[in-house]
Formats: sequence, structure tokens, C-alpha cells
Amino acid sequence: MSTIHARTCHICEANCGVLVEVEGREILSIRGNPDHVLSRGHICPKATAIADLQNDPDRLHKPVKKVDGQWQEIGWEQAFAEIAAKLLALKGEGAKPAMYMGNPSAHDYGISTQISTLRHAIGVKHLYSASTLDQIPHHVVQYHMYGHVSLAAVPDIDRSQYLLIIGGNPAASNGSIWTVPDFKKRVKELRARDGLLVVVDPRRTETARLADEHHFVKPGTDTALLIGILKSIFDGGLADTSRLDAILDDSWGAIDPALVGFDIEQLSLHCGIAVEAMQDMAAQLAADQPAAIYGRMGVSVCEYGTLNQWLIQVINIASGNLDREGGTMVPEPALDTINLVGRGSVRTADTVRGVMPSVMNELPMVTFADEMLREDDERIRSLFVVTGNPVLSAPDGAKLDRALERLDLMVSFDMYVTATSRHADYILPPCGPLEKDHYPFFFGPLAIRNYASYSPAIFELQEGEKTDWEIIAELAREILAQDGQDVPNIREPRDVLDTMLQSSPAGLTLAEVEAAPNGIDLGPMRPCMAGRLRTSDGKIHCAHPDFLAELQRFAASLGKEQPDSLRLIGRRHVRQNNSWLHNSARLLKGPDRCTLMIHPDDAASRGLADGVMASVSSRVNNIQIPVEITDGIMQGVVSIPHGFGHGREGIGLSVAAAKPGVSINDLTDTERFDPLSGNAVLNAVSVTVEKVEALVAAE
Ligand SMILES: Nc1nc2c(c(=O)[nH]1)N[C@H]1C(S)=C(S)[C@@H](COP(=O)(O)OP(=O)(O)OC[C@H]3O[C@@H](n4cnc5c(=O)[nH]c(N)nc54)[C@H](O)[C@@H]3O)O[C@H]1N2
Ligand SMILES: Nc1nc2c(c(=O)[nH]1)N[C@H]1C(S)=C(S)[C@@H](COP(=O)(O)OP(=O)(O)OC[C@H]3O[C@@H](n4cnc5c(=O)[nH]c(N)nc54)[C@H](O)[C@@H]3O)O[C@H]1N2
Ligand code: SF4
Ligand SMILES: [Mo]
Repeated sequence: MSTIHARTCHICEANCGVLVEVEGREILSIRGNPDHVLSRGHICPKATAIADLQNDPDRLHKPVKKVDGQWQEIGWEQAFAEIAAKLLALKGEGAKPAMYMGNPSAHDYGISTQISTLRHAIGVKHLYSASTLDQIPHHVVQYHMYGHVSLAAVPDIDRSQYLLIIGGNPAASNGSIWTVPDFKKRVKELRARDGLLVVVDPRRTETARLADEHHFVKPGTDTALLIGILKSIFDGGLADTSRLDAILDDSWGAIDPALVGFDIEQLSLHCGIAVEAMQDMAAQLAADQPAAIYGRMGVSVCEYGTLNQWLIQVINIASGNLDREGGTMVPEPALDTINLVGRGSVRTADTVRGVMPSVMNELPMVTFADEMLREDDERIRSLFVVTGNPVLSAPDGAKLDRALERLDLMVSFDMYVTATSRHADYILPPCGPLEKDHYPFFFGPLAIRNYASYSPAIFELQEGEKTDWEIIAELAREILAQDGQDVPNIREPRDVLDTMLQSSPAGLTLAEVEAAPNGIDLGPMRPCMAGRLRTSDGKIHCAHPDFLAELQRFAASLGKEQPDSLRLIGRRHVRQNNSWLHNSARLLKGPDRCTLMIHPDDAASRGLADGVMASVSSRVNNIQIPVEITDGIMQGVVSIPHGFGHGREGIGLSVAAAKPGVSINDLTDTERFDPLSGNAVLNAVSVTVEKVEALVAAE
């Protein structure tokens, strides 16, 4: 007999409620849960692909060890014992271990409860994560302004009348640093109440197509637009901070004067958006209506990522929309990490590339490969990769491929042999997705409603399999034991979760949350900023000197000529998730998605036709990719999705191999980063594009 289990999907930040119908260990269907308190029945195609992931024949079920270039299955005890012994021997030689944490670790609360013990046991000296490929600028801004790296204000879309999205594509990504399942329907509802959605993006994205207005912007130049909007608010006398005056510190007064030297015409020329459009955005944001500006990857992962995110906060304050219903608001989740986890840190660290920002003790990924390639005693010789695929996700993947080959010990926590884990000495695979429980630990604090939703595992663990958290906890214990250190008892994730829930203001127990399979709705967000700030004086620190200095650095760059090369941007598709889930036949269906999108005029001037191979070159490398001509991309801009490149030798993904694509990150560059956060620059990459035949003829 079949049973139906309510659960939340763990793939992306939306955390949609799903209903999984199973009979024995067979998955009969995965559907949206219409009663889920947050997602209201919405799912995307990736949810059903969880079944493919669960049943994927390419998924590893036992630890594997590389012996003479071949993978050999071994037992868990042998794997843990050998890894611990090798690590300790290397440490005995003075080698400093490194760890990289990939994106899926943020979607597995069990990992979060055990990873610090493993880091301590390993003695991780160099800590890296996907955060410095993604959202570190947000953390820097939140830390300086609000006093906590994770204290984020998200658009209250359900009560907003004007939403300006810059460099985000939630219709495909389902939201980021903003847990907003069912985005498209929420936009429909916004428009039904005469609200407006305006999108700024170099591509006419899925989100842009839903919008009332879409403006093309030259990649990497949004800072000019943001300054233009802010200046228009100040100069037009539209600023209204009355709602927040009691919690704005004195540095608020420094912002308007810092903009005096900017000329709106020059800003407009720089970014390609008309002065009137900027002024209209300012007027709409500052009008007597709840409104919000939100910016994501397109404005985070660029040279001025931190400055952009700061300007976005400042615009929301100046236009009277921060901490306002329908503006941007700070969630009060059932599990309140803001109260339970420390404020985080923004410091600097010595790296192979000199002094670099170090946020939450992490080092920038732009330095990762070079730390393995350096020749002195500081070289990284052992590396633990937890749920990550940096060869495809970090800049200059080819360099990283070379760097990983130099390691004396590499361990991957992954269920597949990927572009990255193929370099490992050991791969430690977790159980299937339906054999683990789930709680959206990091996403309650980013959700558009205050809520709680816990999903128990649906299937029992199979003989010989372990969850990620067990693998992490057991490896940590083995290392500590071999090292003669105290071995702590394992505290199960469920216990940690229960304690954290009970210690949060909502005071729920895990049993109460578990008893509500559709989740518990704690209501819409409320104005609560004053009580949530974690700065020393309880005020918003409006204008950190670093941000004001960065404004001046941007000002100095304004007059300079911009290169006339094409600018490369990335893209996401609703049927993909970063570099994985590419092994699901049902997600891979349809035309090849790894194409070079190019404007018809740019294609014509290079003699490119639809479907022909183009050669794309950046400072670091060259790749060949089929052309897709579309007027949905701005002239002067080309786009390649990230996450492809499964044709590299030794990858064990038989389905993905049919459409392996090429990696955009073979073109991105470790030399380029946002100096305030250390975040990689993955958009607005200067490239040249040529027809492949032309290239051959010229040689
Ligand atoms: N050019 C360009 N590059 C980008 C981006 C971009 O927009 N453009 N986006 C960046 C962003 S935002 C991110 S977050 C990063 C992502 O970068 P990464 O986190 O490094 O890469 P993922 O592709 O998410 O790879 C996740 C890996 O974890 C494995 N995995 C999945 N689930 C589990 C699990 O439950 N347990 C274990 N043990 N393993 C699991 C998968 O098999 C896969 O190998 O990429 C970044 N790179
Ligand atoms: N389907 C799917 N969903 C995902 C993921 C996925 O891979 N696939 N990944 C998940 C992850 S890890 C993350 S971090 C989120 C990311 O979530 P989003 O940020 O919403 O997703 P992106 O598609 O990276 O959107 C960035 C947008 O910025 C635009 N852009 C590029 N350069 C510029 C620029 O210079 N200026 C402006 N204004 N726009 C620019 C791009 O065209 C793109 O539309 O998505 C998550 N959800
Ligand atoms: S949007 Fe899709 S992948 Fe993301 S949580 Fe919802 S169903 Fe899962
Ligand atoms: Mo991400």
C-alpha cells in the first residue's frame, strides 16, 4: 500500500512543500503540497528529480579510494582510519589543512550541527566556501550596518506595491537570500493589486518577462544606476527616514554629501539606463506606497558587489521602505539564528595574494588554487571538500584542476565522481535525499513569512549507508582519537534542532513542528528592526568608512574608457541547479542549454549563425560552444550558463555525459574580485568571440 509523506524540498532556498507518495522504497510521485504554509502548492521541475537522485545508478553507496588511478570500494572504518592517519602524518610534516564547503551544505542542517567538530579535529587552517563565489558582499554589509552577518532584510512581496529587482532572476532561481516560493504567482498577485514589477538585467530573463518594465543594463555598471537612484531621492527632496530616525546613527548625514560630485548624466551614460528611468525608479520607491529594491547575483558577484549591496540598503532606508510592511523587512523565524549564533566577523587575512578580506573566518575563493600552487611551506597539501564542485563553480577551473592534482590528501564528501571529486583520494558518499531529515536552518531567517517546517526522513537508511552528518561526526572522532585528543560525544542534529527551536522567541518544540506536516505559520513579517539590530549601540551604522571610500574609488573609475570587448554573464535555468542534478534524464530533456547567447547584431558582425560553434576567449582561457542568437540579450553582452563542463575525463555521470557542455568558469579569472569582500567576479567578464572556422583559418 502506498503512503504520502509531506516534506520540504531541500534543493534550493525556496524550500517548497512537497508530497512524496511511496510504496515500499519505490517513489510513485512527487507533487506540490497545496497546504504548505509557505509554498502553497508551488514546486518546480527539480522537485520531481529528487526521485532520479534517490535512484541514480551513478550514485556512490560506499566510500571509494583511488588506487592506481582506479576507484576501489572500501569500508567506512578503513576509510576513516586511513584518512585520519594520512592527515595526521601530513600535519606532522607541518602541512596546513584546508576545507571547502559547497552550496548543498547550507541545505543540510545536520551538516551544520557537526561541521565545527570536524573542522576542529582536522585543524582547518584555510577555510573556503561557495559564499565567496556568491553572497559574501551581503554579509559584509549586514555585519557593518546591522551588526550581524546574517541579519538580512527581504522584500515583503505579498504587501508591496513596487518591486525593483536588479541582477536577480527569481522566476528561474526561485529566489536567493530571499526565501520566496511561488514567486511567479506572488508577482501576479502584486500586479492584480496594481503593483509594479521592474527588472534591471542585461538579459530579458524569465523574471523580466513577468515584469511591467525591463531595462537592459551594461554588466558590471549597476553601481552607477544605484547612485543615480539614491541621488535622485536626495536631490528631489524625496528622502523620508522618519520611520527609522531613532535607529539611524549619525553617519546617515554623511551619505548625501558623498554623492554631490556625481553627475546623473554621466552615471546614465556609464550604465546605459536613461536619466528619466532612474528618476522614475527613485520616485516610485519614494512614493507613498510600500516598495522595495532587491539585488542579487548580478550585482553581488562583480567588482563593486559590496558597494552595490550597501547602496541597495541605503536606498531602502532613504525611500522609507526598510522595516516597513510591503518594503524590506527582517524575518523573525521559528529558529532564530540571529539570537543563537554569534555576529560573525569581517577581518583580513594573509594569503598567497597578500592581505585579503576574511569574512566569517573564510578565505576568498579567488586565492584557493594559488594556495595549492604556491611553492613555500604554506602550501595547502590536504583538502576536504564538503558538498562542493569548485572545479566547475570557482573561477579558472582549469587552474584549479591543476592545483588539485598537487594535493597529498584530498577527501570529497559527495555522492558522485564529479569534475572535482575525481581528483580526490577518497570519496565519502552520503545516503539518498529521502533517507535524511530536513530543516531549513538558514532559510527561515530569509523567508517572506515567519514559519517552521520540519521533514523527517521518508526511507530508512540502507545497510552500510550513512547520512552526511554521521560521516562528518565519525571522521572527526577517528581523527581526534588517533591524535590522542578528547573525543566528544555526538549530539544528534535533532537534539540540537529541538534546543535551538525552544531557545528562540517563538519557543516551539521539535515535536510541535514535526506534528505539523504542512508547516507552522507564524504570520507575516513585522516591523522589528529596532529589536533585531546587533550593533554595539543598537543603531543602524549607515555609512561605514569603507563604503564611503569605495564610493570614491567608483567615482574615480567613472571617467575611464570602458573596454569595447563583449561582456560575459552567467545564467540559471529552472531545470538545473548549479553543477549538479545534471544526471537526471528528466531534467536534461529538451534542447542543449549550454549555449552562448548573443545579440543578432553581435552575431552578424562575427559571421555567427544559430547553432554554429563559437570560440570564446578571456584573459585566462578559451572554450568552444554552440551559438544561440537572441534579441533577449543586450548588444555587447554574451551569456553562458554556469555548472556545465561534465566532459572532463574521469567524471562518473553517465546521463550528464550526453550533454556535458563547457564550463563558463574556464573563462572567469581569479585575478578579479570585490576588494571589500573578496568575492569573486563571475559576471561582466571581458571576452572575445569568434567563429571557430575563422579561428582555424587565421592560424
Ligand atoms: N560563473 C559562475 N559561477 C558560479 C555561479 C554563477 O552564477 N556563475 N554561481 C555560484 C554560486 S551562487 C554557488 S552557490 C556556487 C556553487 O558551488 P558549489 O557548491 O561548489 O557547487 P555545486 O554545483 O552546488 O556542487 C555541489 C556538489 O555537492 C554534491 N551534493 C549535492 N547534494 C549533496 C548532499 O546532500 N551531500 C553531499 N555530500 N554532496 C552533495 C553534488 O554532487 C555536487 O558535486 O557556484 C558558484 N559559481
Ligand atoms: N534553477 C536554479 N535555481 C537556483 C540555482 C540554480 O543553479 N538553478 N542556484 C541557486 C543558487 S546557489 C543561487 S545563489 C541563486 C541565485 O539566484 P539569482 O541571483 O536570482 O539567479 P541568477 O540567475 O544568478 O540571477 C542573476 C541575474 O543577474 C543578471 N546579471 C548578470 N550580470 C549582471 C549585471 O552586471 N547587472 C545586472 N543588473 N544583472 C546582471 C543575470 O542575467 C541574471 O539574470 O539561485 C539558486 N536557485
Ligand atoms: S523551487 Fe524547486 S528546487 Fe527549489 S525548493 Fe521549490 S521545488 Fe525544490
Ligand atoms: Mo549560490
